[in-house]
Amino acid sequence: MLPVKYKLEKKDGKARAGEINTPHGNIKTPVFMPVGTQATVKTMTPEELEKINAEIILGNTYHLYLRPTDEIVAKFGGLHKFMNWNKPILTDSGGFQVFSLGALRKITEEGVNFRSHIDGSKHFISPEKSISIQNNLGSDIMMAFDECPPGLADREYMKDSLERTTRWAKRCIKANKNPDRQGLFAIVQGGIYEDLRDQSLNELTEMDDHFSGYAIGGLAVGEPREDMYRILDYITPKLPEEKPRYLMGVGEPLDMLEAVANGVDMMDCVQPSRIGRHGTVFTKYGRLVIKNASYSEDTRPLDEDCDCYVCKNYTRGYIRHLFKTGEILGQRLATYHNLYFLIKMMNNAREAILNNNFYEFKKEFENNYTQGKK
Ligand code: PRF
Ligand code: ZN
Repeated sequence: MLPVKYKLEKKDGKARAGEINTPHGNIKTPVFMPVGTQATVKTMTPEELEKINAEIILGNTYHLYLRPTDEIVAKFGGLHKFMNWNKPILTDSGGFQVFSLGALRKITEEGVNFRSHIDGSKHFISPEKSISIQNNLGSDIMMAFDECPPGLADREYMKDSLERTTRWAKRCIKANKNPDRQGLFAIVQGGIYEDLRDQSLNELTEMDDHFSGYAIGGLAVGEPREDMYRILDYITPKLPEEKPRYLMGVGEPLDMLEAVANGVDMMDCVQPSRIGRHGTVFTKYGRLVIKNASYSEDTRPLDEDCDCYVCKNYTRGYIRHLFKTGEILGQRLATYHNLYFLIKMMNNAREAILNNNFYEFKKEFENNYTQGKK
């Protein structure tokens, strides 16, 4: 029996509302997953994450392997105990992070040789090593070790790469020491080529018995937005209906709703917390750069429509002041609001699917968001 299960509750067009069951609890979908790269969602305590209704967070194999090391995390009883988060955790396999190192890495059939971004020391991660690290971390959902080529890599490279990703996925299945406690997700690659996406999906679904879910990788990596939307529309409905579907690394509100419209259930992105720490926040009417002088005497909340702790208690003028003076609280408040905004948006999307009016909800959200009224 697979340790992670999915129950489809309702469809509205291609959009899906459902529930994922994991060893650390259930997740209502569609869901946004805050990223906690280094065993912390930057600036947020687990208690605050619960307050904003985060149901699952991400951890990163690459970063935790380097520091504090997965062996040390294992000594604390795994990542949940180490960071005091008792709800579900998904860990990315390290592939994507290692590939982002560019010149610092070399790919072979066996795995990837790379140098640490911290001290330049040499390391090697293979599918077996990635799974061993994720077994030590004890995440509920592990990602297969894949290769994510740049969005505009040529077709020939994409084909070689996705075939390697299939062979690596097979090795990941074999390497999993906790198949009954940690679910494994496959990652569909193939870039912007529809036939290559089909090939990747077909190869991976041959091992379907071993996968708890499927991710769409290799999007939002430099390809034009039309290509990303075309591939989402093309491949998402073909993923197995009875398993969760995860679009990796997409956290722009309009892209997220487009993904949900095509049947995606899970998404993550560092962007909302990253831009928050730099003073950019989401509002109903689009992004707002809080450092702008025009907000110095603005007594309104960040987003007049938001009912989060930050918007109920603080003004734009105050938060702008915190950013201008470099006060840490500014970063905390902006992160809190941005994560709340996306989690709430996904909950609203879910409600709309259950009520059969997702497409009207999406249209209205887009109209407001692109209007730019601040
Ligand atoms: N593979 C993995 N992690 C990822 C991606 C991928 O393709 C992406 C691409 N958007 C983000 N994170 N393993
Ligand atoms: Zn808010």
